[in-house]
Amino acid sequence: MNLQLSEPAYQRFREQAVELGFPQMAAAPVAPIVNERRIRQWVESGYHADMRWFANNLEKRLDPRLVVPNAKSVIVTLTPYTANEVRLGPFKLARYAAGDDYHDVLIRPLRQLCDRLSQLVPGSNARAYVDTGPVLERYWAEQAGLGWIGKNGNLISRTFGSTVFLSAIITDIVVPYGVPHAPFCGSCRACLDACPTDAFPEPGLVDSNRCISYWSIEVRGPLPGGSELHDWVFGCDICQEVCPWTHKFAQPVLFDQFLPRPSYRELSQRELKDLTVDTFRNLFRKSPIKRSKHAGITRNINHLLSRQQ
Ligand code: B12
Repeated sequence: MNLQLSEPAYQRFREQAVELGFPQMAAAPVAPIVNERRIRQWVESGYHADMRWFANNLEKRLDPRLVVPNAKSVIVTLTPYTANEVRLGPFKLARYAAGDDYHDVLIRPLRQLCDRLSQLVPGSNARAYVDTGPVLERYWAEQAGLGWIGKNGNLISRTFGSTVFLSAIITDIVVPYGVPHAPFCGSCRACLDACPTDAFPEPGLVDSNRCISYWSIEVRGPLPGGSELHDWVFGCDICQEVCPWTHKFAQPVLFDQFLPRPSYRELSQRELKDLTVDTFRNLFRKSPIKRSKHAGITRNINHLLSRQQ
């Protein structure tokens, strides 16, 4: 059965996406991954560090048909978040973690979009992911023409810069497709030069073993020997901060839930040093920071405080 969505129906679907908080949406046809060899090499080189879940799910990541049988399209959406500096007391905080957790905020409207697809094409199948499954979100966004994977490894949109959340719908419906475009980094290498931990072995290629974001968010237990968080208490945005596209094209935040929480900026060094489990729970309710648990954030705070002495 060939399931298809006509151009006018897709246009209306797109308008609904905008209403639900996804100002840009585009689709790519399911086809063999152009960079498959490079992605396998990324894992073989150990650039995923201790994120074993990445290696375990690799085959599914490389073939959406292993996720949705007979998958024909990957529809990707962009939702901007703040491009301004965000602080947790005296320390720097990744912009994506300024407010509520994007996984939780975006999955509901994305599922609504999925439901809409099933109504438009009865008998079709679709699955929604906000970084919640084995989908190469940036790759498909690039293939759909929503932007290009920059030298900093992020998807950079000509409209929003790179401070955008990606979400994806894998479906067995054929829809009108976007057209990929060339990268616009040009000869700029601001991100590569600014990374204080040399996390880019090559332009566009991130070695998680050297990435502040990885150390501060993903590592459980003590920080690896030689790691330096450089003032970042959770995540890191250095390679986005220095990118000319971040500031030139960044847009207002559409979901109030992603606005920076005023309580964060006001925290004192003392309050962070004495952070109890209860205060951690209250401060970071619904925040992506809860991922690092009390142990992770206090480890990072103690690391940063030790550098100030
Ligand atoms: C694993 C992961 C991480 C890891 C690894 C980072 C990485 N670059 O892969 C860590 C924990 C370090 C991380 C950090 C961050 N992440 Co992250 N992360 C992911 C996740 C779950 C998978 C990404 C992935 O597939 N990586 C594997 C590699 C192989 O994929 P890739 O880099 O896309 O591969 C391309 C290039 O590397 C290139 N390539 C590969 N090998 C080679 C070799 C050569 C020689 C060359 C030239 C190129 C090349 O080709 C590949 C295909 O196009 C995605 C969500 C998802 N499901 O996609 C979010 C995601 C990528 N992360 C996101 C964010 C916001 C971040 C941070 C900004 C958070 C922060 N502020 O701290 C940082 C940015 C760090 C950075 N510069 O990449 C967003 C990015 C949005 C955007 N605009 O792109 C995503 C999409 C989550 C989301 N749903 O919004 N992340």
